[in-house]
Amino acid sequence: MGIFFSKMFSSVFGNKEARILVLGLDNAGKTTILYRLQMGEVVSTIPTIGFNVETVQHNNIKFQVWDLGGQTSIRPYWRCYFPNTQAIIYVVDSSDTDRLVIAKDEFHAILEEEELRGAVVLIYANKQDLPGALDDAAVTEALELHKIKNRQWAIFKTSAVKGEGLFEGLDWLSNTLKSGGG
Ligand SMILES: Nc1nc2c(ncn2[C@@H]2O[C@H](COP(=O)(O)OP(=O)(O)O)[C@@H](O)[C@H]2O)c(=O)[nH]1
Ligand SMILES: [Mg+2]
Repeated sequence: MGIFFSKMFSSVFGNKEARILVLGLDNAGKTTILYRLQMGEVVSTIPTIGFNVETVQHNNIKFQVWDLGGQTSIRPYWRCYFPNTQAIIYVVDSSDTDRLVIAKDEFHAILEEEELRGAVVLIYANKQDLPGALDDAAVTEALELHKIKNRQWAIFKTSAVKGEGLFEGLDWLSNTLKSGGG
């Protein structure tokens, strides 16, 4: 994947520093995806304020991952990670129907952040291998994706454990960023 990834994204950002945030509720599959993509060494840090951020640096592109939901007191500190964010990859556990409303609320709150206004959004409807997982159309509805305005987005069905759908999503992302989307 390392080489595949380099080819796909090298022409997108040039030498510009870029950030891609991978967000979602805990247990959505974010960390699994990060390792699946094998872009490089995953470095886990806990800033003093107390939320865990996983970082993978691939050339000039920084992928940063943390869990949404929970403690509201730490949220203002998330903003340290917002500047220069070109894309958000939002990961949903499609089988966790009980928490889809929370996933939706967290998602729309993130989209309202001023510094993330220009970011393209890729949604992974993850855990498609599990029985009872909602498909992409049902996740689209549950997340109220039709409410997204002035921003390019796409949803892909994925199974991080099987490695399905991840590259298709990234392919869309790189093409969209290449054509100046956002
Ligand atoms: N069946 C299934 N399990 C998954 C998938 N992706 C992640 N998991 C499992 O879900 C749990 C949480 O995954 P993790 O990557 O730690 O979620 P995170 O909290 O979002 O980082 C782990 O036990 C993973 O093995 C998937 O596509 N299918
Ligand atoms: Mg994790």
